[in-house]
Amino acid sequence: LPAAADRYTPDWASIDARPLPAWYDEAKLGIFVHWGVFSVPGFGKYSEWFWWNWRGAKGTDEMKFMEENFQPGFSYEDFAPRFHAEFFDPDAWAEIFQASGARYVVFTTKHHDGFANWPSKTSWNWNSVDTGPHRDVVGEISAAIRRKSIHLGLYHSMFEWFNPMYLADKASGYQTQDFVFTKALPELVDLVLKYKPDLIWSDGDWEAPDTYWNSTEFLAWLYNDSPVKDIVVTNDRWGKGCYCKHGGYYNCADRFSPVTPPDHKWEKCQSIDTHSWGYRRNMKLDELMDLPSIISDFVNTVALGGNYLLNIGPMHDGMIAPVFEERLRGVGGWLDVNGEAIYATRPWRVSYENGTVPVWYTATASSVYAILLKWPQQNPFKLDAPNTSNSTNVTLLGDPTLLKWAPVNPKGLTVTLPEMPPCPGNAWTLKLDG
Ligand code: FUL
Repeated sequence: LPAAADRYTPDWASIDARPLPAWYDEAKLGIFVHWGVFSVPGFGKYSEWFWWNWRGAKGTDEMKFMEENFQPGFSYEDFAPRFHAEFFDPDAWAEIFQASGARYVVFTTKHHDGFANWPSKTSWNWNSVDTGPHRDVVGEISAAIRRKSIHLGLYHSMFEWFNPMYLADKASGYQTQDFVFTKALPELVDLVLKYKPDLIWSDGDWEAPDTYWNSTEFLAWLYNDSPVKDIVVTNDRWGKGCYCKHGGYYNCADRFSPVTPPDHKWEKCQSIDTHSWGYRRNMKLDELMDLPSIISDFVNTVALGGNYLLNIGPMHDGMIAPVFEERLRGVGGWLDVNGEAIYATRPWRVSYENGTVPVWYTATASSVYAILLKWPQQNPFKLDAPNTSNSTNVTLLGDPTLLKWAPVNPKGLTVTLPEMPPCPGNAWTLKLDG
């Protein structure tokens, strides 16, 4: 890693040379939370895009839904007072996040509808203290997850679909920057000073170039002079053309799924509800990822050097649907046994082999981990990739018994597995030492 510079200058060469704070790569799992006024209708393709799909597009299900269920004249703003959050218990959320084994949480402070989940002075009457819950949602979540020693990530959408100031800048071909200087940047600075996040997940940038957003100026301030300069991690959504190119780590497209390890730290964000990031009241069970597919996707991501940001959308009343809770606790249960093969690991020489069952590899300085996505039917079980020596020890995580193994020429080994897996679950880890 390059050494940290004394001062960063507001250009990508300098900003991109900043070493990534180590905690982020070690964390591997984050929970993404999409919550806001859009959780009230809780409907449509991408429920967090409800307002746009209702007003900004034509012939959509969202338009039909409003025509059939609401009085004419009912506006998106009218949903805000119904964002009661009467069951919102940030400590209960934090307990679930902790039980998932996640080391960071990324929360939507403001999505593209512009509704601020904190008392933003630049979002008068369109924030969670003036209306809706009448609570500083970001503040309460921040405090609760910190009490569990989980890192705090704040999602922030730069653009707002229908903000007149943004639309005026857009109409000028982004020659004027009134929205940036009076809204987007002051908001980001306010969030940093108030909540001192460990991570900023920028979004809603793609319509305009980074020079419009003044992204490098903001990042230079963040890294040089803000109260979080040593620890904060940022993603790559800082303007058109930045994806997979600039910023702390790469998200690239949503659900980014490379097939070989990229040479830069990256993150895959993925929603349990494969149809939406925000809560949909009309979601069906078969549209949700089940636990085995979550674990397989997570392991695949980590083996290729990525972090996994697993999304849930809480309901407007503050409840996390039991089905999402069950998935998160399931991931945590798996990590209780297999976390050693995940946290603070790095990609290995070989990422994947598909013999009788699919296997992903990870490694630390002293061990190689082979994560089996199915319990093999054939015993002994063969792995092709590892080099072994006489002193190699092979165990299954969750069971200290040394397993019998034999070398295969020129590489690889066959391992005699126990009759039964060491624990119930969806994937099992062979640990090779020495
Ligand atoms: C996208 C947004 O438009 C989606 O609504 C969602 O927040 C996803 C994670 O990022 O850019």
